[in-house]
Amino acid sequence: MSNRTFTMLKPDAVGNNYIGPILAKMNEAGFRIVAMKYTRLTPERAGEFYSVHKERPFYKDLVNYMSSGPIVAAILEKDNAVEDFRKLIGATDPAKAEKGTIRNLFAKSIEANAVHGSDSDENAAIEGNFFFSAFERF
Ligand code: IDP
Ligand code: MG
Repeated sequence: MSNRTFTMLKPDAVGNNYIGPILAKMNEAGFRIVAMKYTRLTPERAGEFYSVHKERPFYKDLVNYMSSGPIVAAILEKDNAVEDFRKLIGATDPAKAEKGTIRNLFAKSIEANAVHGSDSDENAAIEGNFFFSAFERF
């Protein structure tokens, strides 16, 4: 069990001015920010980030969407971070996300679903390294 996970606030969340409310939910749930940046993915970088999904029918749209505007990338710390954070964000499809979860509160659609959360300790490390150098985490 690792104590870190990786998240992105996706272009819909940033575009709707939900950065503050979403970060507040994360902090209230006990997650501490150890790295953060406001940035934008090129289509190439978005494609690389989601390369595990490249055979899926939604991949091309997802890459276009994730490079359509700015995002906030962050590494978060808490005991049992990966599992607890997936519970906090809720199901991929906001229509199926439990009440009070971040996707239930802030997401628009299964694609524009407000936030990313790593699905394993291994991927949390890979994804954190995709955005941050050792100097940028605390
Ligand atoms: P997750 O973000 O809950 O882990 P994944 O299955 O890993 O969900 O999918 C990655 C992202 O791809 C989702 O967060 C969502 O933005 C998008 N996505 C997943 N399934 C669909 C779909 O059926 N249609 C459109 N976009 C999807
Ligand atoms: Mg996933």
